[in-house]
Amino acid sequence: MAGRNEVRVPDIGDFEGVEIIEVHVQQGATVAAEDPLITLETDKASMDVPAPSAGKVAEVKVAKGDRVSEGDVIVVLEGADDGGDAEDEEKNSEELQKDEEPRQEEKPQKDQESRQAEQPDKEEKGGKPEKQGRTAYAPAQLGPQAGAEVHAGPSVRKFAREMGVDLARVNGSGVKGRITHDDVKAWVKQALQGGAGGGTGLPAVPEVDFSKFGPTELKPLSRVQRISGPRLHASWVNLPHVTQFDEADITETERTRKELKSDAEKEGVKLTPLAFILRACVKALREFPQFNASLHADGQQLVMKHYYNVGFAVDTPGGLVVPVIKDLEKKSLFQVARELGELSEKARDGKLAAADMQGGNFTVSSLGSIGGTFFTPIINAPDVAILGVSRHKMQPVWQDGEFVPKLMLPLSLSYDHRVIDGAAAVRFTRYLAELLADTDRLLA
Ligand code: CAO
Repeated sequence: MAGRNEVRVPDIGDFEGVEIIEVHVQQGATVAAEDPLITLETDKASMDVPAPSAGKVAEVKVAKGDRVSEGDVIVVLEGADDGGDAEDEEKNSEELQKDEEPRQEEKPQKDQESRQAEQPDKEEKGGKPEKQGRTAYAPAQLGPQAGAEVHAGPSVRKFAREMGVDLARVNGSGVKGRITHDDVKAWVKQALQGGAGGGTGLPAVPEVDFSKFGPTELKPLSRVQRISGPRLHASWVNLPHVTQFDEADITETERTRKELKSDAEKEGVKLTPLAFILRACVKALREFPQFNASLHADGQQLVMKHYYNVGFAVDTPGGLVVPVIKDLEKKSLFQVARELGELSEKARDGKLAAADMQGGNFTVSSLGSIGGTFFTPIINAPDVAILGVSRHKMQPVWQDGEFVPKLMLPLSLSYDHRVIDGAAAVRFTRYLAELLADTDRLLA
């Protein structure tokens, strides 16, 4: 539909007065849907604001260096349509090249607020992320080097990705330490001189030409995988993980859940075991505050958090995302179950906002609805622990001289051994298991 369309700053989380570090379009330029119009930079992330549709730029309302907030008009597009005819139109600069790179650029966080995952794009049949009119901007979390600051524009990031360069390891020579193409090239040169492993100190995995052995094809990773992969890797290599396994007798709690299910349904709520587990986690976090903490960047102190926000992993077509239920201790069981359902649905529909994924202290990854016994989840750094939950199973348990059938829930708690020692971890999982076995205490 042709017309004049004011393009505004979308939801950028809790940020106000964010600096525009690049304006990619001029008056009179033609843009295709999803072409970047401006790049914003907060202290946590840089992000492109894309054109919602194809059209001609009638007016540019902002300039480099301006500060903007959600809702401010950026440009006016004329002849805006659904973008279908504009795919082949000329781009405005090298920065406008459309590929599957995320619109948000990751920067390691300086504080402890941001979470792991970013909103997934829906997948097209060919494995390419579907273009959406609006992108969710989740400030990114830990980069490969905790505490390191990365300032780089989209094209430099793309170049770095193509070269396999981890930007957290590159020194920026630009303004405010911004990393340039030349910095990336210099780093590559240095790494080549330094030998295999790309300067990471880790031995390189051998590259294999699989086509020698049979037919192959290349399928791009999803956007979420490309963002969460380095963060999972960063957590894996930076945090000394240990996983404690335990089992909870949830016979009584499951019975209660089934009794409450129809009441919940009347209120439009699906009551799954996860709501009970989240409730147990909050009680355990209050009892063991070091599990609700993060290691300070100086490595010498703990940041103790006096709020109880818990994330839960959601499996979506685009990959793993972690929405967060806030102030869980203040919510009833049904409220928690309702939020769980709503956030899971938003996650699967690709509609989570940045704020939905921020501010968590602890994560639960439940694979119970799928199966499995135990697993070793990776901590969602800078959290210090994550609880993995697997499928419950009826088992014979020796009790008072006889075997009694009990519904047992497998728990797998991974923890950062720099902060939590083994004894504390067992006390935590035991406490969780005892709570889950005692429905009155759990729901009190
Ligand atoms: N044991 C047995 N059954 C379980 C269970 C468990 N531990 N947990 C859930 N179930 C059952 C539920 O009771 C429900 O059955 P009913 O409809 O008969 O009650 C069914 O499984 C489906 O539950 P659900 O998936 O709708 O809801 P949930 O609250 O259990 O889980 C969510 C929600 C979002 C956590 C889940 O759908 C999901 O995405 N899990 C995957 C998380 C993941 O990928 N983690 C890995 C991260 S590391 O790569």
